[in-house]
Amino acid sequence: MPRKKIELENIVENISILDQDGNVDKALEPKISNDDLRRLFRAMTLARRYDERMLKLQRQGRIGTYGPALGQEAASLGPVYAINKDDWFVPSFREPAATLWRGWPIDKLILWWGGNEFGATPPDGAHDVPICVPVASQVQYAAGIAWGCKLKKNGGVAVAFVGDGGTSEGDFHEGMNCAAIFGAPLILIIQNNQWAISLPRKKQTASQTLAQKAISYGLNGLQVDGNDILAMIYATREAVDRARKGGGPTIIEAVTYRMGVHTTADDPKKYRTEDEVDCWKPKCPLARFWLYVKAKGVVTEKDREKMEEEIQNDITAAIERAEQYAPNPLEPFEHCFAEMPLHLKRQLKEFKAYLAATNGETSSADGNPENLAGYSKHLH
Ligand SMILES: Cc1ncc(C[n+]2csc(CCOP(=O)(O)OP(=O)(O)O)c2C)c(N)n1
Ligand SMILES: [Mg+2]
Repeated sequence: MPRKKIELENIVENISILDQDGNVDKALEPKISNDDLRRLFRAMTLARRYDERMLKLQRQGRIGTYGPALGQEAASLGPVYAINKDDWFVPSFREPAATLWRGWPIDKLILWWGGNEFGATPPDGAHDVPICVPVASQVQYAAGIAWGCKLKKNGGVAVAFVGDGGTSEGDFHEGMNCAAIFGAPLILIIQNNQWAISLPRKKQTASQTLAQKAISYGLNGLQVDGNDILAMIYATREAVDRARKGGGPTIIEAVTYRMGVHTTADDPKKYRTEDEVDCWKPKCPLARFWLYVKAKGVVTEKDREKMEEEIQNDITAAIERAEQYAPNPLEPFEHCFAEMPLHLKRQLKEFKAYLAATNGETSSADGNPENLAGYSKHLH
């Protein structure tokens, strides 16, 4: 028998629409109203300024640690712009731009990075999942959520995020394999920021692209300029349309770069060169989007100045609110079991007695664990 080439149904394309000099591929330019362009530009600016302020807060010892998303704002914001509020958003840990767009108050994100459990609770009614740190574990429940949308026939989709490093995890494989088999309406954004802490992309996988992993699962894969918000919106819209029509999941590899540290506990100078970082500076997603909105006349220099001022004020107010939040040291007891087991009840009693003896802060506690929820002070 002769050797034959197997024709694969799926191929991997690469999309870029807005380049770093502001040139636009008119054939692919997505339709976005002027109002939305303004909102998107504001949201990207907010994400950038939030990031800068969080780094400062961490350096001042006012939050525990921080993992900046500098340079990845377009890859994170574009996909969530392309879904509806009722669709599902499943983040990893480097998506503040998307999370803020979905309506999470800035205070909550500050609390999360300050180690406060309340920062992990999505706003009421949100179809969002909390920040996920165990790398790629979110791919599994994103697949489940998307499958649930299909079973419920509610037309919903899920957009989930994972890093380039996450693609080497078993959870990534299991999640995408299941999503493909069940035809789940899942759009998985791989934020390929070229590094998984100190491990470079080329040591992560021998594959030429991360998008091509889609082929092995029998689903659609696309590589996109992740620093180009127009391309991210275009690609996600296409994938969302297909998913809603029963066309199954898509993997979108957003090619981007982690401009900053992995987290504040990391020093990238130990494993990558300044030259490499410098190469990515002209590709900045915010600078590029600014060229676009300015050329269109939807945001003027003056608008931008005003926006910047409002954003800084909003962040300052959020920091103040977050710092006024009085954490309830008894809260962890609430979250472990639906019904508190005896040994925890005993520990709780002991802990309350200890707190009362040391600073008297729990003098109002009545010792009844059922009443605990009553004294959680929640920010809204
Ligand atoms: C299961 C698991 N293993 C290890 C870690 C420690 N860790 C946190 S982030 C990270 C690297 C992730 O790289 P990537 O997926 O590329 O995401 P990025 O940090 O670049 O956004 C590792 C190994 C973890 N959080 N979870
Ligand atoms: Mg990475």
